[in-house]
Amino acid sequence: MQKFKKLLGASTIAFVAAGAAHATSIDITFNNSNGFGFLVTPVYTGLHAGTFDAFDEGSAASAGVEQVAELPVPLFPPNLIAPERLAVEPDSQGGFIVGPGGPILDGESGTLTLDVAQPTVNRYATFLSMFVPSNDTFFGNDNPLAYELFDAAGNLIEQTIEITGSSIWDAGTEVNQLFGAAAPGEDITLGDVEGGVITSLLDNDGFADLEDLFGITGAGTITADTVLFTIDVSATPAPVPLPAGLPLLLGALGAFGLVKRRKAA
Ligand SMILES: [Ca+2]
Ligand SMILES: [Ca+2]
Ligand SMILES: [Ca+2]
Repeated sequence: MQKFKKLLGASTIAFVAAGAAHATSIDITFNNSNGFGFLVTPVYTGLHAGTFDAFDEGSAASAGVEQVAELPVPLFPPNLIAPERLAVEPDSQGGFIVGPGGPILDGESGTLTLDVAQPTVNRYATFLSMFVPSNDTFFGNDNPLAYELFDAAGNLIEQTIEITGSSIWDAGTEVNQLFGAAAPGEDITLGDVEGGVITSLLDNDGFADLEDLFGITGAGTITADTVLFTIDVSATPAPVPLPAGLPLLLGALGAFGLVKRRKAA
């Protein structure tokens, strides 16, 4: 029994220490569960102080947002969106949530682990990714304050974010058609310039158009409330092996105690 007590004490201390050391390491997990067959390119994720506003409905897309909306964006520069973020907020952070094979297919998930250097400053998240198949459809948050991941004291706000039909946009940069679309048999790098502004895909039956153009059955039924994706924000789990072994050890001790009590009864 003495041996068990020693083990338990050591594990508990290690668990507490590991928890403190990982206070600002967070896991951002994107779950593609739309059920229609839409996939997304690796999800650009910016953590910022709230002044990096990636886009505005009714305005022309920036070069960075156009790139996100039309192409699988390079994970590292020369992608255009990261420099746009850094130009506004030099101390902000970013990364990409990548699926098992790069893009995140319907039914797949991907996780980005970020060590957040300044959680009292970079409290908000912006997500951007191409919505496929399409020419220039993307999902993202127009409001830079939409997703608060840390409170003012820098405490992580663990949460599950729901991405609905109201977060899907037409970038207004490429004409919606088969030619040049991100679709089987088409060259994604081609396309015709649209020269428009960013509009909600809920306007002008945009989802129904995707259904017609690309044969995405049922897409026309998507509304502002239809949940297409979820994003889980949580503290990065403490490393194996000690914390993972702790529940097993506690379970073993509990079983041991149970046996003992039965003997005494
Ligand atoms: Ca905006
Ligand atoms: Ca378009
Ligand atoms: Ca194209």
